[in-house]
This record gives sequence, C-alpha cells and structure tokens, in this order.
Amino acid sequence: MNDTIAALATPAAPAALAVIRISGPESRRITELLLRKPVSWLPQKAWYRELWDGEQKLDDVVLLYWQQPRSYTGEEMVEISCHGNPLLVDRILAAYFSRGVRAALPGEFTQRAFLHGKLDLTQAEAIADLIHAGSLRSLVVAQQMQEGRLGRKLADARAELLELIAHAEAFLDFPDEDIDPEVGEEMLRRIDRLRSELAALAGTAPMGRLLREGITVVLEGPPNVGKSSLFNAILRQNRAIVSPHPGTTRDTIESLCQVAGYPVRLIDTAGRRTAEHPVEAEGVLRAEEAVRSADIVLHVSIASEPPDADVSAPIPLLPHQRLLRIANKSDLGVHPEHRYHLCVSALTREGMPELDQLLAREIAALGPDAAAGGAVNARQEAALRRAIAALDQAADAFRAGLACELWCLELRTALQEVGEITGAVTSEEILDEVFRRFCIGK
Ligand SMILES: Nc1nc2c(ncn2[C@@H]2O[C@H](COP(=O)(O)OP(=O)(O)OP(=O)(O)O)[C@@H](O)[C@H]2O)c(=O)[nH]1
Ligand SMILES: [Mg+2]
Repeated sequence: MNDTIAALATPAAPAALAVIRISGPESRRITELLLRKPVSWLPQKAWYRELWDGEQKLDDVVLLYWQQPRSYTGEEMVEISCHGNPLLVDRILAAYFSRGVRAALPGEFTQRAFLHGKLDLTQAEAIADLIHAGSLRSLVVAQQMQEGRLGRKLADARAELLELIAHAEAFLDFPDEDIDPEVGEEMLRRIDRLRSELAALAGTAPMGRLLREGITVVLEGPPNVGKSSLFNAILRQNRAIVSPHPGTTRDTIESLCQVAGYPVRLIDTAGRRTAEHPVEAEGVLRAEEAVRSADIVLHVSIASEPPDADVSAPIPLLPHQRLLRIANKSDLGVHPEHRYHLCVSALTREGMPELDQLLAREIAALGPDAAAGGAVNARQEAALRRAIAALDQAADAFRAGLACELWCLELRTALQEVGEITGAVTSEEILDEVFRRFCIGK
C-alpha cells in the first residue's frame, strides 16, 4: 500500500471533462515533475495549470489536492480534471506510469479507504451500489448504507456479543459452580434478542437482491391481447412492434425501467398458442422460460371476452412468484364473467396509473421494507445466517447444560461472522470478494 496509484475515474469515452485520480505518497512529487509553473499545495484548493511530459504539452487541467488523512483514500491525493478525450487521458496516465506510478486495480481507491479506516466494508459495498443503482429506491438504500446505518447496527451487535462473551467467560473461572438460574435466563434472553435483530437484517436480503438486480416483470398471455401495447404503455415509448396480426412478437423483448422508484426488468413475450411455424414455436418456448424467471407475471387477456376465450395453458408458478391478471382493451367493454385484478386499456391509458400502483404494492410484498435496516447483499446475508446459526448453537448448548467452553466458542463464532460483515475481521478472500465488483478508478 506504499506505492502510488492512478486511474481514470470517469468513463473512457469522449466527454466535456475527465477526472484522473492519483493516490499515494508520491502523488504530489510526480505531479510537480509535469508542471512548469509550481503550485502551493494548499489542501482542497484548485489550480489551473498546463501539464507537460518533457517537451510535449499534455493538456490544460485543473488540479485539486487532498492532504492525508483528509482524503477519500486517507492518503495524499491529487485529482486532475482534463479535457474528456480518452487519448489525452491515456497520455496523462502514461506520463505518471513512466515515473513509477502504478495503474490502480478495480476498487483499489475504496479498498485503501477501508484499510485506512475511512469507512467499513458495508460502506465500501454501498459505494459500489450507489454507482450502479438503477432506481430511486436502490439509490436511497445505498445512501443509507453508505452513511453507515447497517454498519452501526452491526457494531452494536458486536458490542453486545463481546459483553455476552465476557459474562460467559466469567463462568469459566468457576467450573464447579452452577450458574444462577436468573443470570442464565437473562443470558438466554439477550442471545434471543440479538438473534431476532440479526434475523430481521437477514430478512432484508430478498429486497436487497431485487433493488440491486431489478424486479423481473413478465407480460404473457395468448396472442393479440395487447401485451406489446402494454409493454410500450408501461415504458412510455414505442419499443415493441404492435400489429393486429396474432403472432407479431416472436422473441422476448426486455427493457429496464422504474416503477414507483423500484428498478424493473420488463419483458414482453410471444403470444402463447400452439404454433405451426418453428420460429413462433421457439418464441413460445422463450415466453415460458421468461415466465419461469419472473418475480411478477402479468397475465394479459381481453376484457370484453368471456373467461373461456383464453386458451393459453397456465404455466405453473413457483411459490415466490406473483400472478396478476390484467384485462386489457377495457375501451371495448368488459365481459361480466371476466375475472381480473385490474382492467386497463393500453390504447386510452385508462387504468395505467392504477397498474403502476398495483405493481408497486406487489413489489413491496416481495420482501420486507428495505428502509428498516438497509437491504443486505448476498455476502452480508450469508455471514448473518452463519452468525444466527452460531447463536442458536450457543443457546442450545447453554440450555442443555453443556460445558461453558462450548457455548463460549459458539458466541465467538457469531462475533467473527458479524465482524466479517463490517470488516472488523477480514481476510484476503473477503476483500477480494468485495472489491472485485468495483470499477477501476473507484
Ligand atoms: N381497442 C384496443 N385495442 C388494443 C388495445 N391494446 C392493444 N390493442 C390492439 O390489439 C392488437 C394487438 O396488440 P399487440 O400489442 O400487438 O398484442 P400482443 O399481445 O403483443 O400480440 P402478439 O405479439 O401477437 O402476441 C393491435 O391492433 C393493438 O392496436 C387496447 O387497449 N384497446
Ligand atoms: Mg406482441
């Protein structure tokens, strides 16, 4: 960590500006080698300067200096804003690399920030979430985690575990004495309370997955009912081809959008019927595959038709999948026996705001409200589950009157697992797992 690293922090594409970051003990000295006019290096001040590589002018840039430890990484840092031409950026970076600076690895700036105690691992992971958030709700949850909300809850859990362990270890010194039943009851109550807190956090994982990966909503049903029209109406753009001929959509079509602030992967599919043409038959198979991948299935039919007009065979759903029956073309009338959750018209947009609300309610029902404690990711959930299992073992061993060493050991395992989430306890593998998801320059 004693070397100096540099990377482009903005996308490598033509833009008005690009930002290059340099972090490490040599960042100031090497920048000076590229300047003809010196700067005073007052922290958090900007200088407009020319950068030169020997006799070659690189660019007019703005330099910003961050003094250790009050920088993102906790090290000496220089930030360069230059013109956003990738060739220019490469030339500036090459000038640094030829003077001993190393190209930063993905997430290395944030990893250094973690190693210098600027943030815990949950906050580091939240920064990656913040960059990739595809919806307003994902953004809010990432911001809460970045502010340290989850980290603080886990720090409290660790403090409680340390106290419990201290209590438990006090019994170790008197192996022949029985534990006072009242003291024992209190221990069990505290273990149980901690267990429920960790379980509540682990329970936010399904919503965490949905907020990070998007909620898959699939439009399916017989041909010509208006699936593609609804797809376009939800997206508010003419993305899919619509026509009066049944069998218009052949392949599945996918688009990312937001519904009530949630990230949604909306999929339009081919109408499901016994298809003669091999291409259409393949489309029907793909439609069935899409339904199997769905979190929410919108089964579309025509409102004015009797229920038995829908001959598309129902696809068996998995227990977590939710089915909504949408009766479309309400402008043509509604058959009295038609059963549906919502009646809409893709043509007149009647019922479309209600469809948004219905989807928002269904999405919220897919998992507990993320706002409760931040929506944990898969890594965090796995560690929480291991900590919960260890707490259960500790409580069981305690109830069974087993040797104190045994349940102390389980409490220590729980402590270790909770520590892994925030990075109070780390290993190479954990850091690799966290930072490999990052982009270069962050
Ligand atoms: N009156 C009326 N017509 C609609 C409505 N929605 C769609 N249509 C018409 O119904 C026909 C079929 O619409 P599509 O959206 O292509 O139907 P689809 O379900 O995607 O059809 P396939 O791709 O063939 O399975 C088109 O002529 C649309 O203009 C609606 O709400 N009201
Ligand atoms: Mg279609």
